Amino acid sequence: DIDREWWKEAVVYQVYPRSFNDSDGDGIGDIPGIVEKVEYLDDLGVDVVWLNPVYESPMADNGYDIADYQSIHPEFGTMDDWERLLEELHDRDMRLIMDLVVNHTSDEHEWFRQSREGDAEYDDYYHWRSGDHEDDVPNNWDSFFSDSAWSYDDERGEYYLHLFDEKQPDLNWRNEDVRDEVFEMMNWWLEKGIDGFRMDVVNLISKTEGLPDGDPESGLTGEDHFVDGPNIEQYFEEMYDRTLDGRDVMTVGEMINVDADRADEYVGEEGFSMLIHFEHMGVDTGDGGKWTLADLDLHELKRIITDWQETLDEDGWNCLYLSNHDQPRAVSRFGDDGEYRVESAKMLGTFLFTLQGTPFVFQGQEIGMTNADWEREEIRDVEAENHVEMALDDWADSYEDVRPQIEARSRDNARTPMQWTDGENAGFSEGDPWIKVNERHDEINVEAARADDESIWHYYRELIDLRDDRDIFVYGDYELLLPDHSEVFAYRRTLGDEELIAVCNFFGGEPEVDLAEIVGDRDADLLVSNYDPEDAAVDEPFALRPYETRVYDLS
Ligand code: TEU
Repeated sequence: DIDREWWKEAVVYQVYPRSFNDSDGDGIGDIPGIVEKVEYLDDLGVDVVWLNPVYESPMADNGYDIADYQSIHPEFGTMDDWERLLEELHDRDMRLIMDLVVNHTSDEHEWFRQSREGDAEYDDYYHWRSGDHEDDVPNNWDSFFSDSAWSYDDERGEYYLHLFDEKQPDLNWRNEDVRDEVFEMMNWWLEKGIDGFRMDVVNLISKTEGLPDGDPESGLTGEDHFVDGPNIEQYFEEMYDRTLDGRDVMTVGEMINVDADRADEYVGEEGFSMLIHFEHMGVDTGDGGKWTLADLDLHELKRIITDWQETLDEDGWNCLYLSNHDQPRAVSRFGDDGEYRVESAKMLGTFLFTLQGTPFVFQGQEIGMTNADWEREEIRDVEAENHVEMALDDWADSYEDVRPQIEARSRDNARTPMQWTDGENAGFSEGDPWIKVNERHDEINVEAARADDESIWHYYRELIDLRDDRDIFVYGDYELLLPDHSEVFAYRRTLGDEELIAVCNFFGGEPEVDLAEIVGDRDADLLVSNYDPEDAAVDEPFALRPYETRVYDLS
């Protein structure tokens, strides 16, 4: 009685096109460059490609500021190139999901241009409010990327709302015409044959009527009025009825501040396939959010993962990720990118692939790419740049005070070019890359990884194969084991008579683990490990090596 879906069994690979492969030497990755690497993706064994935005855009936020939803930005190629990509993927039984960014557009979108001019038809497409002068903002809402969520537009003589950068004005979803336009555009893409959408910050689209002040004590002021806003369910239902109903597609909602209980309402039949949430991205931050650095709290990670695994077990489904284009590199953040880079990257991979849900691999994760060093002038990301500017205004004497935050947390860490070879520009481009190449490409690159049987790359391949072969990896129930262990994350998966036990040492010590009672007198075969199994017996307590992981098969 397994409730099968292709997107539950799939492994998703996220391509950040700007940094993946540059075919024409302009220093910017492009769609023909992705086409050249489709074979590579097939070799790795992934099933779905999630493509970050490739639409016409002034690139204030690398394409999350869309100027035309039904076009391809010339830097990335043409619509013909895009169609070729879809065809090449489909020919190999891979699928393609596109990024849908409909909380906001670019301020260079035709709708905003018309709206700013006060054109009657577009007057109400965005959130405009009057105000006399620059300091008199309409309410106290914060932006994710800057101070106030309001900017003054000289042309219209009014303020407009932007929850992200000032070049990303928020669409007014109360306006039915806006919804019509969005649904029409979605259908246009679906009819081209795509296999689904990843929906950017989709639980922000509904705002409280009248846009009242938010609670100044909350994490981001105003969130009580724009996260899961009053009409959100209605909008999602409409979206489903008018675009997704009857189509066999995968929908991944990226949602801010969503917890597992809330997610359970959004996911399932007539809902989203799964959600990208942020709870586990907070296990190494302090109260001040992403820029406050703290050690990994393993108990908190266990609590969050277990909550999501258990809550979505029946009717829901989990999206599993440890990195993406908005997060620093997982191995630098949750593992050890020095001495134990290979071991810890494999441990994190094992963790990702042995939970219940659909694993998402971000480009470069399969070779253990790491964070980089950042001089101020090397920063490319608007979020990081705004953070540095605000820090210099507020509390920092110089960039050196902010540097540790940028190096640990900047999104640019994820956006350095994919490392294909140890050659010039890591084989990414024959021109000058738009963002610096990580110095470590001489050691960390695809060519070297594929030539080494013991590499992270080959280990990922094996994990993908195992998951393809055995339902238990995909559908098995999850149960937390050794809940109080402070260094080891252990759990059990069960499906019918089959049982797996996974142990993951999240740190560089040699903690003792005792599975004797859990295993009893059953046979425990070591199925996966990132170390040579000197002695895999579990009848006695044993010590794990740094970042060691083991998956036992008790079936
Ligand atoms: O991200 C949403 C989001 O909340 C992030 O901005 C997050 O707060 C931040 O990246 C953490 O560092 C989505 C996209 O994934 C992101 O790339 C866009 O910048 C953002 O929406 C706006 O469209």
